[in-house]
Amino acid sequence: MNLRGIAVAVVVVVLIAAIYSPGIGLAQEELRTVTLRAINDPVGDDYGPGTYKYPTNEAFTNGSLDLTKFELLRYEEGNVTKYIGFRFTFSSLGENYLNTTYGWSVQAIQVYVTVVSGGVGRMDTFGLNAVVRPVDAWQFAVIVEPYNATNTTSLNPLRGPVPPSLIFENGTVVTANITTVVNTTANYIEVRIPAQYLKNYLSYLAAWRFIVTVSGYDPNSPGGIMPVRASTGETVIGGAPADALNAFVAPKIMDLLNPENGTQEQILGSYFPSTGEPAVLAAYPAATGMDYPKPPETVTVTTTATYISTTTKTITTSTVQAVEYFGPSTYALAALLIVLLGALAYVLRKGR
Ligand SMILES: [Ca+2]
Repeated sequence: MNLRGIAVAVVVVVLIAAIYSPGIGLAQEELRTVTLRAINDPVGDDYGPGTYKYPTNEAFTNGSLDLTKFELLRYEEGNVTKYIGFRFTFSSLGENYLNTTYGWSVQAIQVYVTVVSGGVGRMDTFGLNAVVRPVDAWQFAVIVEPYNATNTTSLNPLRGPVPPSLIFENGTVVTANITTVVNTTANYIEVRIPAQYLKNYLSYLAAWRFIVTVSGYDPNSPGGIMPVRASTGETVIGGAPADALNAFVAPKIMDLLNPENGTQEQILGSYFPSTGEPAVLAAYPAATGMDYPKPPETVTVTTTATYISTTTKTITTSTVQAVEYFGPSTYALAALLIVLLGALAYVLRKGR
């Protein structure tokens, strides 16, 4: 090979290396962020069904359990979706008093995603003391807790805290390559999930519906979810109604995603102490044609109205039936009377 040939060969090799080497930058693009959904939540509704109070631990600063916005993000490289992001913005982030490597300590966030409305899915939650209604049965859940797990082979989100996880309806728990980001200026926590895990669901992205819950994080409680009682404590949320506590149905949720004022209170108060049925959570956006679950008082009024209406119908029907039933008997009675009168007249005439 002459010098010219060597020069051409070197140029070709350098070009190929440039194209395929991410370090040189010809092939790799920056990840592009697309906001697929942004849902605001009311400010100042960090009180569960309406009465809950913050724990006395000062790391739980005012508004640190107050979700103000939820965003669904897509990270793209070229035309390829690399990650799906779930971003949670709060009024404040609180203090990282446990010094977790994640950068936060006070929030335990759960997301239940309905990909197929009314389809096959799960209606349980991970330690929230609440259930999900059938039309919102979930296909996968995302748990966002700042737990520094060393053993991730036997994770059980119902027993102890878990690191940021993706949980499928069949119970499979995935933690590998799921990352979190904390932004202390914009007050958000974000979890990024490799899109390959969700590849079966990505074509339905526009139809996904969400239950997003915010609870206090407590590494020593089942599921990492802070308990809820009548009085506050260092790591205890207070202010739960006595009837709910006595029936073990007080939901362990401080804030629930729903942009409509008053709906969170309605949904989180939809438990029945008399029967021990827990609150029924509903996804947002709402399922078409469905009202949100309501507390028992409203249901009682509806039941009474139905009862009166049914009674009125019964009376009307009975009256009609009575006329029809006794009609022939009236004629029979009249005929019997005529026969008796005839017989009496015959006896009287004969006796004369
Ligand atoms: Ca809120």
